[in-house]
Amino acid sequence: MNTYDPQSTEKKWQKIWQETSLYKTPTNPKNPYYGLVMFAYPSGNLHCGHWYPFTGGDILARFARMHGHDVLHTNGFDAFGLPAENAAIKHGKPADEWTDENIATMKNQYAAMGNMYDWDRVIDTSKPDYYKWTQWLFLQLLKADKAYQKKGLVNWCPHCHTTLANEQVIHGVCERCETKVERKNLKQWYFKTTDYADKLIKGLDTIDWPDRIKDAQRNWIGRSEGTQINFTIDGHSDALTVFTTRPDTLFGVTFMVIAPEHPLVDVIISDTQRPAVSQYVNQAGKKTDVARMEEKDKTGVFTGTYAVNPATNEQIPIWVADYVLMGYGTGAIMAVPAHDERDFEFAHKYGLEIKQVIEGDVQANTVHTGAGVLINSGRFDGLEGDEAKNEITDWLKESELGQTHTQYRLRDWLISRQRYWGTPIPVIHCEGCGVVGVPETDLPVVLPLNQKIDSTGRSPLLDDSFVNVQCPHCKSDAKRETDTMDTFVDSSWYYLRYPNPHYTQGPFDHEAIKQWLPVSTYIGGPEHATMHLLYVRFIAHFLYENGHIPMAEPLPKFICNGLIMGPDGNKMSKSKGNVVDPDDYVSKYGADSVRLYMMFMGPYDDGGPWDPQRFEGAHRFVNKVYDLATAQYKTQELNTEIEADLEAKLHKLIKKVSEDIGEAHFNTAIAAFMEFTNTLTKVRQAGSVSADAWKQSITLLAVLLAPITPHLSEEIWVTVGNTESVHLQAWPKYDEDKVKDDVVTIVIQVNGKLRGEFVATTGTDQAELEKLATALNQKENFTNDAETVKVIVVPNRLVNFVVK
Ligand code: ANZ
Ligand code: ZN
Repeated sequence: MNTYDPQSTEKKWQKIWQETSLYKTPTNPKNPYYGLVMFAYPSGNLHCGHWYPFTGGDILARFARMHGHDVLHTNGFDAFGLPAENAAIKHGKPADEWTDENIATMKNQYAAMGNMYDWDRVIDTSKPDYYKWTQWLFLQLLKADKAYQKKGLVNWCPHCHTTLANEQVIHGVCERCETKVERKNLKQWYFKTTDYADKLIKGLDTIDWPDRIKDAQRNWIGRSEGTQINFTIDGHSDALTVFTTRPDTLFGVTFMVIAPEHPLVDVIISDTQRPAVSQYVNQAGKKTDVARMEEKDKTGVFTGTYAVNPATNEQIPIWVADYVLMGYGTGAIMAVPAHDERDFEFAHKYGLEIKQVIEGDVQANTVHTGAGVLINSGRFDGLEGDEAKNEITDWLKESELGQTHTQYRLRDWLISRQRYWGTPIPVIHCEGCGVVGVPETDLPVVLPLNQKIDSTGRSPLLDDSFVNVQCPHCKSDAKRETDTMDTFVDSSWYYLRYPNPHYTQGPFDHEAIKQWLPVSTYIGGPEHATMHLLYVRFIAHFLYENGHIPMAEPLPKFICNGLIMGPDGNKMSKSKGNVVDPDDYVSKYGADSVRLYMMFMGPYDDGGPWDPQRFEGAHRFVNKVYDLATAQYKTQELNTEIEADLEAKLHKLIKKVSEDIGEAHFNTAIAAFMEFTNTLTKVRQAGSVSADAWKQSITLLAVLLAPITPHLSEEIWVTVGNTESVHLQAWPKYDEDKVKDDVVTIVIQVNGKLRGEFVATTGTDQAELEKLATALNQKENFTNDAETVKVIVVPNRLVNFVVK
C-alpha cells in the first residue's frame, strides 16, 4: 500500500500555489463569485471552531472557480476589541504588539489549512488605513443625523469596565465575560437603528437566509401594531398615554401601571404616597430590564392618583410597577387583569378589580388571553377580534383619545465603549460649537500605540495629550471624544473593503464593489443572529440610502455553520479542557484529513462533537484514495459489464457531488466518494476494467475531490501525468443517460388498488412487464382467483389487473 505523506506533500503544494499566485483574484471579473466567511478576531490560535466555517467557505469558493467563476476569496482580522485588550493587559504587552504577533501566528495557521486565499487582500481593522474609514462611516452617520449622543440608563459591564449594546446583553449577562450587567446613567453614542426597523424587517423577505436567523431578527426588531390611548388623569392636565395591542379590551381596564422611571411619576404622585413610591423607584432603578421581565413575583405601589377609563368613565387607580418597562411603548400600560397574565397576577396580589370583557370560560384563577367575542363592552358587545379592535380604535380616533401606532422592540445601537483598543470616535467637543465631527481631511484620528494599560483598564485616551485639541471650527481649545467604537462597527462594513483593500480614495472602490457585489455566499455562526448580522444589514441599508453602495441587501445568501463541540459533546472551551487543537492533527495527519473529517461530521449547519475514532476513518479514506490513485493498475480479466457499471457509477458520482456541494451538503458528498472508492477497490482487486477506464476514474476522482482535499487532489493529479494545477480544471459534467437508474420499482395494482411490487430493468417493454407481473400473480394470487378482463401497463411504473 502506498501511503500518503501529508507533511511534505501539503507544504510542497502550498509553496507552489503561492509561488505561482494560483489564488490571485482576477481583475475585471466577468462571472464573479464573492465567497465570504465571517472573519475572526486575532485570538492567537485558530481552533476547530474556526476551521469549520472557513473550510466550508473554501470548498464553495473552489467549487465556484471550477465552474468558471472569477473568484474573490480572502480573509482578514477583526483586530480591535476587549478580548485583545484584556489579553494584552494580562501579558503585560501593548495591545497592538499582542495583536500583531497573533496575526502573524494566525496567518501561518491559515496557510496550513490550504485555503485559496488571496493574501494580498488581507484586512486588519486595527490599522489606520482601515479604521480611518470606520471613522468616515461614523461621520456619514453623524451628518445624516443617524449618530447621536444621549444620556440615559445603559447596560454597564463592571468586569469589562464599559457599556454594552442591548444586543450584547444575553439573559442579563455580558456577552463576552458573562458578568451580570448593571445599569448606569451615562451619556453615550448611539446609531439610529430604529429608523431602519421596518426596512430591516421587510428586507428579510428578499434574502435567502436560514429561517432561524430571520426569525431571531424579526423577534428582536419586534414589530407590533396597536393603539396609543390617552387617559385623563384626575386632577392633572397631563394625559397618561399607553400603548396596547388589545384596544378591544378597553372596557376591562381596571387600573393603570406606569414604569418607575416614567417622568409623570413625580408629577402625579400624591403626598401621602410619596415616601413609598420614592423608595420603590430607587429599588427598581438597580435592576436590569431583563431581570425585571423575568421576575416571578410582581411588585408595585399605588401612586395615590386616579385616571379615567374613557370607555366607562370609571376612576381607576394608577400604580407604579417595574414589570412595565420605560424602554417600550410609552412606559405605561392600561391593565386588563381578566385578559392579561401579568396584570392578572398583579391584581390578584393587590386585590384590584378584575372585569371580564371577552367571552370565555373564566374561573377564579385563570386568565383568558386570546381574542374572542366582546361582552360588558356597551355598544361594542358581540364584536370580535380585529373588527372589535378596529371599531374601538375608530371610536377613540373620533373622540381624539387615541390613534393607531406601530411599535418596535428594537432600540438604537449603543456604540460607544470606554475602552482603549478600538476605533476612536472622530468627534471634538467644543464649548462654543458643541459636538463637531472631525473634518474628513483630518482622518484618521490616530489611536496612540505602544500603550501599557493597567488592570483597571483605564484608557490612555483620557490623557491630556490625546484629549486636548483645537476646535476645527472656532479654533478655541476643545476636547476630543475619548470613547472608542464597538468593534461591531468595524465589522459592519469590512466586506466592502475586500474588493479593493488598498484603496485610498475612500472606504471602498465603487467600481470594484459594483463588479463584485452582491456577496455570493456568506458563512458564519448562528450566535451572531441579532448582533453582527443585524448591524451589517443596518449599515448596508444606510449606505444604500445615501448612495454609497448599489444595493440594500448586499449579503443575500447566508449559510449558518453548526458548532463543533469537544469530544465530550460540550461546547469547546479551555475551562472544560475539551479543546481540540487542529494544529496537532494537521502536523500528524495533514490539513486535508482535518478538512475531510470536519465536513463529514454531519450536516454542515449542525456541527457536532469531535470524535477521534471517526477522525481515523476520515484519515484512512485519504490514504485509501492516495493508494488507489498511485498504485499500479493491471487489467486481469476484462469484464465489459463491470466497466460499463463503473462508468455509470462515475457519472452518478459527478451528479451527486455537484448537487451536494452546490447546496453545502458536504457530508453526503463525502459519503458518495467513500462509496465510490469501495467500488474502485473491488475493481482493482479483480482487474476487471481496462487501463483507460481505470485512469479515467482516478483522474475524475482527483478533480471532484479538489475542493474538499486540495493538496491530495493536486498530488494525484500530477501523479497521473498532468502538469497544470487541478484547481484550474473545469468541473466535470455528467452524461444524463448514464445517471438514469438501471432498475425501477413496478407497482402491481388490482382494479387500481395497490397490491404488490417488483423490480425490473429500466425501460423493460410492456409485454415483458405484463409477463413478469402475471408470473408473480400466479405465485401470490393478488387477484384472488378473480377473472382478469384487462391488463394495463405503464412502462417503468405499474401493471394494473382489471378483474371482474
Ligand atoms: C392592554 C392589554 C390587554 C394588553 C390584554 C395585552 C393583553 P407586544 O405584543 O409585545 O407589543 N405593554 C405595553 N407597553 C409595555 C411596557 N412598557 N412594559 C410592559 N408591558 C407593556 O405587547 C404589547 C402589550 O404589552 C400591550 O398591550 C401592553 O399590554 C403591554 F388582554 O395592553 B396590553
Ligand atoms: Zn468650537
